[in-house]
Amino acid sequence: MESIFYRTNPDCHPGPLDIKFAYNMSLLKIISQNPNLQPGGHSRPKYCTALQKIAIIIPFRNRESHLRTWLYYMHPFLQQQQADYGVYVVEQTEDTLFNRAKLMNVGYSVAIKDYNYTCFIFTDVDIIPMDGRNLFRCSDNPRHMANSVDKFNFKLPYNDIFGGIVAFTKEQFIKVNGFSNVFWGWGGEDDELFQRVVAMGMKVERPDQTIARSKMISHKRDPGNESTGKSFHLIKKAHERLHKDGLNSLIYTIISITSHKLYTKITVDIGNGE
Ligand code: UDH
Repeated sequence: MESIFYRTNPDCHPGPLDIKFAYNMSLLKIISQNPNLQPGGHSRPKYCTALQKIAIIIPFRNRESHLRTWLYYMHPFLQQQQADYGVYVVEQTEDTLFNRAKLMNVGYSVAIKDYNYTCFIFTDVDIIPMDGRNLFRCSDNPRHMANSVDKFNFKLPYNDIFGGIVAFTKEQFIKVNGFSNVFWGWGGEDDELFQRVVAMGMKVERPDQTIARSKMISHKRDPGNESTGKSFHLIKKAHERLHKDGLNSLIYTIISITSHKLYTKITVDIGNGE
């Protein structure tokens, strides 16, 4: 079976991976390359019991080719890491401003009812790790795993950055009351999440920057994800909203939950912020 690991390392040891984006791969090809997946994009190691049960949550709208790329690289990546995991693609329906953070909260709320997950990894659809040693796992503190991205020259653009890929245990995510629901359009929700982590007495852990090297698919700002310019003011009041805006105030309507071979698709109406 061809996989990113066989292609780059015949002994299948984890290490640097050869990530080359190609947007024309078919879902059928990806399915045929992952014969051990269970419906809904679930997998668990065959010969051992994983210590963590991991839900991967992806916010989504109109990024089909990016999703195919993510699935192509990430299923082999996660299986090679012996992960017990399921993939949840949370699609915002309506033609209103995108709300990445609220979709993450919905993904958590649906996944937690699906399986006894202990770890939640919230990832953008367009970031692919470049090293098999970058373990997709939770830790004693929330983790920021996109701390070495090619777009930012493999450096942190600023210290409090907490976007791209983050990992929380169930307890950690409940402790911060999830993401804020009030960030419509681009930006700010990840910075506010950082504030929540610190306010609740935790710190952000990051993997070694060499191992965490990741590639981001370059793209233009999506229509419907414009910046409203309100983020800065919202973040200034992050502490005031922490306990009343988040998982405990989440309102949404599920349109459908569909079990695909490579992922579970949650289509949701999250309103329009009014
Ligand atoms: N997304 C969609 N459809 C959209 C908009 C966003 O699926 O129309 C999802 C997708 O998973 C994407 C994620 O939301 O990867 C984030 O949106 P983005 O790709 O526009 O964000 P951006 O590339 O993020 O700008 C770069 C890192 C931000 C640095 C931290 C700033 N605080």
